[in-house]
Amino acid sequence: MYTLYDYLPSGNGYKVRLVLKNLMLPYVLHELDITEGASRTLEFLAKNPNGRIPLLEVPGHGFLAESHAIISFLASGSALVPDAPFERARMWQWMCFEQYNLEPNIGTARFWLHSLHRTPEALGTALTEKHAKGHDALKVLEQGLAGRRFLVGERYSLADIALYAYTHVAPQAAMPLDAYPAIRAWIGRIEAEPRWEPITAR
Ligand SMILES: N[C@@H](CCC(=O)N[C@@H](CS)C(=O)NCC(=O)O)C(=O)O
Repeated sequence: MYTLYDYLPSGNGYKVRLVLKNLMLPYVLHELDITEGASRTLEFLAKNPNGRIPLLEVPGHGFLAESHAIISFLASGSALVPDAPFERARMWQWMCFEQYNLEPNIGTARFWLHSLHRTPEALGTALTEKHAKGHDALKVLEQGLAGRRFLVGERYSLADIALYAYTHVAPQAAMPLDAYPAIRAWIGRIEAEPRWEPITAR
């Protein structure tokens, strides 16, 4: 049985929980309050020297960090990963984009405002910069979704799960999604998937 070290509001953790649920894989959830430094204790650093969740313990193998490494391990050979090499590479294109352009901006702004309860006034230009870069990422995603049901090959894949995790909670980062109709329709389709569950579901 897998053990997932996680913090429920985390979008990175949510990607892993959505994949575990989609594939009906049983696991033990070990919750850590990262706002209180629970991923920085000596005990946790021995499991993941990078001091971050999500972290998956795989019996017989060890600990696996990084949300996209974890979900690609879990979903290997499943319908969530396209068989065709070009489509699989397209999936990774979106997942790399998420880690470099989307999560560091929307995810961080949301963490400051929603989890740490810091104010826009106190955050000042740091927040303004995250918002500007976050909207740049949302514009790219909006364009990628125009006329499509899902990001790759018209099928629900890891790319959708990875990009959805922080996009659907962008309003919690004070980034409303009103200007992005294709993104909003795509969010609706993902939330209609049979095994979808909300971010804080236990
Ligand atoms: N690239 C990593 C990012 C992991 C990450 O930033 N985790 C955050 C929560 S979303 C964390 O554990 N923060 C606690 C800390 O840095 O102390 C992934 O995709 O899993």
